[in-house]
Amino acid sequence: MHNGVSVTQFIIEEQRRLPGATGDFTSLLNDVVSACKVIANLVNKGSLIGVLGTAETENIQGETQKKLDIITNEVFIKSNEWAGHLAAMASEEEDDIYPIPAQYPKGKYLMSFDPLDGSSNIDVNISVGTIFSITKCPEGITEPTREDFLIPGTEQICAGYALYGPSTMLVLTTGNGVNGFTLDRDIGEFILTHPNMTIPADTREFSINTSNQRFWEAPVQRYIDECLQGKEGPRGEDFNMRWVASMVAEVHRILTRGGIFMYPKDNKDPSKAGKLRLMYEANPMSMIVEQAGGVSHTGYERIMEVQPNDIHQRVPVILGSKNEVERLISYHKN
Ligand code: P6P
Repeated sequence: MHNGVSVTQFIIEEQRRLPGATGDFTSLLNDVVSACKVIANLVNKGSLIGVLGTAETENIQGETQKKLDIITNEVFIKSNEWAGHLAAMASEEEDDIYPIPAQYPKGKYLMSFDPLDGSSNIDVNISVGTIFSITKCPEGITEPTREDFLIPGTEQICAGYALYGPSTMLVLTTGNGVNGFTLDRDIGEFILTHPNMTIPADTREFSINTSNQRFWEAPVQRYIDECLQGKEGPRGEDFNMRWVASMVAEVHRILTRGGIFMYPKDNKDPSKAGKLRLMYEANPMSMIVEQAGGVSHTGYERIMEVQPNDIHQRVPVILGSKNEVERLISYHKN
């Protein structure tokens, strides 16, 4: 059951807590929410409106784009470019940053986003999501460059995701805890259903793509091996495993019941520091996880303290239940 608080009302009540808030940020968030509603409808209709399948194009990541990757990227940009809250955007699906077109006013925020994370799942009807991260545009900058986006995750003012699953949910943090909203399609509103989400400190459930096992570094090999030994091994407990190949779905499960998610650096492609992207996957998810009492780390440093060197930079990701992540971090130190 819910007490009927919509995300719009929640954001406005949050804004009242911020001295000197002008409503600019609240209006930006509402534009983001509108984009997620449009994407939820497109994802839900799927084959009925011919949006599934590949677009036969590649993005900057060298990944084959799904039609919905391109469509949802357009939706996010069109929904957020006109209102005068943003100075520029960065997207997984855009090679370079997206400056706000000259015909629109520019604002004081920057937004990085992955319009459809986990899109390899879309054709097989498995949950996918949208991830976004909002930072302040550096003081005095009205025409931000790619370099102006290179702000550590600790300076994010908002992070969130939409999860297009059995329910469509929106999970948000503005630095005051994590709150979850469920889309009521009958009224077209996200309703507060999961106030103050927190991650249990302990877990017996890990998430990793084990097909990469032979490429992992020693600390991850050791950690997973101990989990697989179960009760007879050094952990003295049996573990469960989940791998959805949709980061949004994994993070949401962890926010709901705990867990540890890993996409570690592997030497399958030594030129890559990991698979997941810092600016629009790892950083926003790290803000959410930390605000929910979890830990988010590369194994060597706190993800939100990584100094970005490019908008498409990749990092190793280990996040989730505090005590499990800290155990794996300790293995990296030994
Ligand atoms: P793999 C989706 O493409 C993604 O970026 C994350 O959402 C997900 O956790 C990961 O990649 C899945 O990677 O190698 O298992 O397909």
